[in-house]
Amino acid sequence: MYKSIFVDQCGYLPEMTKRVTFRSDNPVAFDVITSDGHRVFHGTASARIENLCAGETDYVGDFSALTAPGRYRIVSDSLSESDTFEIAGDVYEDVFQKAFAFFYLQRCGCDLPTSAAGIYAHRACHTKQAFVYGTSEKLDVTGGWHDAGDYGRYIVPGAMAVAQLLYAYETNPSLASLYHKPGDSTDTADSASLPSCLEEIKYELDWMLKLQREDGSLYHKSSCYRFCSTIMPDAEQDDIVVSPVSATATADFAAVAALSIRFYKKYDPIYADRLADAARKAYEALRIMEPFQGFKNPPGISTGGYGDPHDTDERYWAAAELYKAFGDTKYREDFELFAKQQIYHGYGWGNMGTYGNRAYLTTEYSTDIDLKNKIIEEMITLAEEKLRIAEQDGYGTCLKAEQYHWGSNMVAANNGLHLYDGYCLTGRREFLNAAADQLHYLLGRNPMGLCYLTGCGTDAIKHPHHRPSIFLGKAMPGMLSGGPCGRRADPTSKGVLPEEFPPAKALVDMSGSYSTNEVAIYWNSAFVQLLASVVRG
Ligand code: G3I
Ligand code: 9MR
Ligand code: ZN
Repeated sequence: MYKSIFVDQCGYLPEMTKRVTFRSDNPVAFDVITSDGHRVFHGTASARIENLCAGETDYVGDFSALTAPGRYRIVSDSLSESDTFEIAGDVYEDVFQKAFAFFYLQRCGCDLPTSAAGIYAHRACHTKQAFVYGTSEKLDVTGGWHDAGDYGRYIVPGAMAVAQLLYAYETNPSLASLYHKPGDSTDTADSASLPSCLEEIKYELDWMLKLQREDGSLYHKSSCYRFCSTIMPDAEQDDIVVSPVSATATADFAAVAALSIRFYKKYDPIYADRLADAARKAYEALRIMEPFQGFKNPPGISTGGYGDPHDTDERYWAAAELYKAFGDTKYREDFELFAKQQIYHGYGWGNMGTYGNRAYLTTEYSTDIDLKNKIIEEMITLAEEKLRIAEQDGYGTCLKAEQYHWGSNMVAANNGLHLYDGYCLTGRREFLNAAADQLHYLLGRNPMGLCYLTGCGTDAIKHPHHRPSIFLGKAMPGMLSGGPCGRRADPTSKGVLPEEFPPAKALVDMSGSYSTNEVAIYWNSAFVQLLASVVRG
């Protein structure tokens, strides 16, 4: 039946603000009932909201006062009932485990045994030496995570994913330490050994290190020349090619290698030193690289481009992160020079400014206090802008109409992170609540009424654009769908949705729809970081 009451299908922590959306033209009174039909809460929804992004009228109810653990549904006279959801202190533990395990399941270059990967098991894939584009040189580039529904491995989105997973770990170590590699028992934790989370992240870092050239710069990516058909990863036997170096890849790598040092130092000082050398070397290479027009696939290669035309925010991040890691004045000078021109913001693969801001704000080395205050002020202003939009949206999301583009769910998660930053900088609860609303949006309180994370909630995405899932006929769990894409960019969604269609509903749960329903490591990482943040409170 057509849904008209929308909640977070994965549930709520008892202390969380809990909001529900009603798609209705008339005012709404509602009840929250237990699984056996007892009414435990009665409420009336707030004022009417004309929701232009979703092309509908909404009312919003608040049942935060209900804190007792249990399983519930929301009902209202003339509307169809909500999905069942739970209130409990541990509702997000399984969600976190699944979303993090996705990275393990995306591993390239090693056997994934059935005992760990279940039906997604496969033999080591993409193990051939790669051609360095345009030369006869060959290179070992095995390892890393497959980027998305395809099997390419790209430095720029990889760096973003690593940064976000590290931040998730740092923000909420107790949640992160519950993560265990699939197939491992949950109680192997021993404080001297590398936590499973960090072990997984290291798998990507190890691969990134292989893409660093002798001169310090980074090849942009390793992939086949073109996307393969719908086959398992170990069946893709085409030649692998390493694309030319880029400033964005070099800067992102320098930054993320520098960021990683402090996480690995305690467990593996030799590895931490290796990261430190690699970061410094990449930075020196970056310094003499010309500003460029963005990476473009060279003739013959047609896999993912990640052709961000602006490399200043990446250089900004690198400078800040190396300053925080090493304290050399040259890094500080570089960062401050950029930041005095413009303060950058963003958690996305094309806009990396916030990572730089976080590094500069938290460095132990000396800083320019005025600049620091200005960064803080701008971060709070950004959170305030997002809060204002969220407060006027029927689903509490701060996605503006034009932000429903390819990967809008990443934008939703990153918006939540900007709100969470506002909370950390001011202590204002409304920022935390709005950050949590971005999570709830992704997990079911959205105009599609779908849980956008596969294998979670009561009614999740079932047909993501993800080669192993399509090949095996079952969606791998724990993957965040790209989300509604107003300007559809794949034949499947173009064939299904009319030209004029509300952007917030432009998602097609069909495996062909890569512009609305693909998955990607850096969409999952945004989700993981948001989850770790709001659960910490
Ligand atoms: O940022 C602009 C915005 O200013 C503008 O208003 C809006 C209007 O449509 O577009 C925004 O740009 C979009 C951009 O993503 C934002 O990140 C582009 O339209 C959109 O085409 C672009 O899509 C990217 C897509 O590749 C196509 O290049 C996605 O971000 C990116 O996540 C996706 O990445 C692919 C890899 O290439 C290959 N592997 C799978 C992966 C996920 O689908
Ligand atoms: O599977 C590919 C996906 O990862 C990319 O995001 C998308 C856009 O670049 O392309 C997909 O591959 C399609 C290709 O572009 C055209 N032929 C069909 C491929 C699978 O649907
Ligand atoms: Zn592979």
